[in-house]
Amino acid sequence: PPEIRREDYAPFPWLVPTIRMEFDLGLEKTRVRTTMDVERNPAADASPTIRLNGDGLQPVSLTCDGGDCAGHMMDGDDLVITLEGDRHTIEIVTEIDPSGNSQLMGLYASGGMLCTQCEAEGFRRIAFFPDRPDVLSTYTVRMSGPKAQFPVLLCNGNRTGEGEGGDTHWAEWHDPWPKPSYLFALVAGDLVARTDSFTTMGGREVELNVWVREGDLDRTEHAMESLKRSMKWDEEIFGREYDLDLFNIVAVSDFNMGAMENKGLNIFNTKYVLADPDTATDGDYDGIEGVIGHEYFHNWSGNRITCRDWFQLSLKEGFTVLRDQLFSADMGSAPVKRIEDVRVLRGVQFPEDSGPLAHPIRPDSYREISNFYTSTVYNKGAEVIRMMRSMAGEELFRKGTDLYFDRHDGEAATCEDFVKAIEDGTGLDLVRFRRWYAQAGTPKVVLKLEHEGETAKIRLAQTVPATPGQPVKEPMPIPLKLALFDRSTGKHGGEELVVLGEESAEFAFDGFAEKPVLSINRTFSAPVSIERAVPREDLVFLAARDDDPFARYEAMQELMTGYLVAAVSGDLGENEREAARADIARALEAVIEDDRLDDLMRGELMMMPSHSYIAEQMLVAEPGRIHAEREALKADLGARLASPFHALYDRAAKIEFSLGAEAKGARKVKTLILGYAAASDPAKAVELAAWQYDRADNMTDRQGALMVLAGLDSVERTDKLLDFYNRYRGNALVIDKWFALQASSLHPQVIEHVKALSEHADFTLKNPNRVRSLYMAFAANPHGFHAADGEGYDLIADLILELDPINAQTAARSVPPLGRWRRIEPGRARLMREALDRIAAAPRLSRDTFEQVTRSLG
Ligand code: HT7
Ligand code: ZN
Repeated sequence: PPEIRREDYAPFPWLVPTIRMEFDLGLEKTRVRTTMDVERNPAADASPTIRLNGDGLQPVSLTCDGGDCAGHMMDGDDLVITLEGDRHTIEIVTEIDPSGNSQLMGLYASGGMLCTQCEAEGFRRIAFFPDRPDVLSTYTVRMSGPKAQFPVLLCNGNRTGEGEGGDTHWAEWHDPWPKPSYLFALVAGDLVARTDSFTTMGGREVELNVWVREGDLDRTEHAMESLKRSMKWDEEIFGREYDLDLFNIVAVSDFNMGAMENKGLNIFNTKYVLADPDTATDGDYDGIEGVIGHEYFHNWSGNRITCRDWFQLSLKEGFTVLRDQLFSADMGSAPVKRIEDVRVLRGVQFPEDSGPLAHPIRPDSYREISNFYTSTVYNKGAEVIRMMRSMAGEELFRKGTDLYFDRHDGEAATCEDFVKAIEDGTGLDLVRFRRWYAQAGTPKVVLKLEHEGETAKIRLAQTVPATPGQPVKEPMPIPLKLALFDRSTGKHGGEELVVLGEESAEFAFDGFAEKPVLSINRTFSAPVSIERAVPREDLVFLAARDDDPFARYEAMQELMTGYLVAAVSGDLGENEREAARADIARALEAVIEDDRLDDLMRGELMMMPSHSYIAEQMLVAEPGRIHAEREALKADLGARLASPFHALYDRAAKIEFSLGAEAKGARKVKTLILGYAAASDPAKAVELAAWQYDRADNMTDRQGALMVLAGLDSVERTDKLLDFYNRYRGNALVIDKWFALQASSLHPQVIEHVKALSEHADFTLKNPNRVRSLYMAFAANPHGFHAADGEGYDLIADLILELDPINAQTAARSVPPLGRWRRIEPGRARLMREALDRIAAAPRLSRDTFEQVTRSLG
């Protein structure tokens, strides 16, 4: 497949101001009549032809201005038509089979209903069209189909007509806002809605619907409340008002991603809509609020202002992730949200940035755009904009975003347009900052703290590592929030923001009779890794006293990570091990006993660094040793702190269920304590987990207990897994959890369990949620995935090969774990490569998987 390059962008030679589509809907056969008015684009080079993208389509009929076209031909999947004049009307009929569409792109059938997914290039599987984000059209859509099968007919915009005749009925929809084809959507099915309304700040009354299958209606309240909160928040914080009279959300169970922001008709994975306390965890509730917010916020950052081309994806995704992060922070605990976001960044994006798939947030080339819906584009993209916000301050940043929305409303814009608007609106000089868009790799900042007389000096030096295709990098402005603590008073004289704008710099601070304790990169103000030799006692100090909750968390993480990296590398003697473990235990005990902390935050401070984060600190990782040392530390802490853990568990267990922060925090610490107990005293852990499971009145407690049990051989394990399955049989989202918790377990036979589960009657490769719950959970489980004999790698390679023809996007998303081979010890690295080679050698690989595998092999 050809490589598409950012620098080759050229505007499309034709405009398509209006399009009319008529759908004659059927599960096996849907007929689509597309009528488009096209006119020459004065801003583009003239062309004698118009290229209409298609994917697996054949024109059933084709007319130009009501008659024969001057000429037309198929070029691969595309239809190329010769056009002589400046304006024409083209009408094309296509036929598709939604029930045969297992890729879940374009128009497909899911559980008897029809729905669409057009981003990024799915529209071309429905109709011939210039399927690129810079061609904006006003859509009118008529849908007709059997009334009994599809009682509900939905599309973008507002419904302008409906009618019926015999067994069929029809609806006509009009979307007044010009949009690119990737935002087109329709849904037809037997659905019911939770209906509500929202009055916008301008007084517009908007009808809100959350559409689901009949039995799911009572699990939609949280989604609806999240939507209303999102609408209000976007008005208050970004000044953005909704612009249609109707906002529909539809939940579907077969979906490649989380959700999709189609104009006025968001389509969601059921996972991000359905919740009640019996079936959804606290994490699920938070996820729903975040994703509902994310898709809603796209109405401005993505829909009103869209992307000029797919290289600009971070323009909408990075910005919208930042907006959803700020929203969730405002709705709950801001520090905990920040910590969670950083954990995702470090656990997923940092490894991506240091591996073969590293790319800038604005990539330079791709073969398959679906492969670039990455943590880099989304999460690092959000961090880059967050840095601008930190440097400008909230008020000026708002001026910048207001200017962006005003200046580019109705356009297909670029990342450069965004940065320029922020620059003009805030007065910041972002000339060098633009490098964050162009350069991949996580910058490393080496820090030295010196003290002389009354002055503390901080020396900073940055390097941006080489990444594929980018051997040499230039320094990037790195905004670092810091505070210097007086050791004896435990106070600091105010937080400062320093910007490391060059390769290296020095910052001096006066008034310190004694060497201060440095708290750096507070709130994680820059997405970098900091390398410094910091005394353990300083980390213990910060873990107990830092007034920035993120920095406190960071100190705990650094304490544990520092120890684990040294232990795995064999750098510690027995005495040093003992001293370090004792310090960590002391810091953790202080956390457990600090009554100024709420349990949500306490839980964060109690969490051990993840396997992948520890591995990321090492040039070449030994997964077996990391796992062993991490479990050993967990066991040691569990044993040393058995009594405070016990007291904390007892206190938390007395708090009754509610969705409020206090009860949520209690649930979090309870399950964390079970995890420590599982490592230090498995028999006790089984007993306690079984008790928690039995008395649970909510999914968070029940799933937490079962997760711990799933890793420990016992009768209770078998009993409770069976009980869980029987209790929730038929509830797909909960059965996904049942698969996932077994695939992520620390059980010695996890590979056998995964193999057996892949044969389970409830397992199917056709449903991406199910695939993710078994295989992606397994690939993220280092204990199973990195089995020394390579069986885990083979399992994932086999999955990719079997899944690729069914759902290429989901198959391709399973490749990155195998691509980490360069950073793994040689024995396993060879086995990982062999697994990749085996996939690469397969005939007829999809473009998606081919690109990921060849890049991973490097
Ligand atoms: N903008 C949406 C992206 C998306 C997607 C991309 C490729 C294949 C399937 C997809 N479903 C949704 C989701 C979002 O970021 O809001
Ligand atoms: Zn998005």
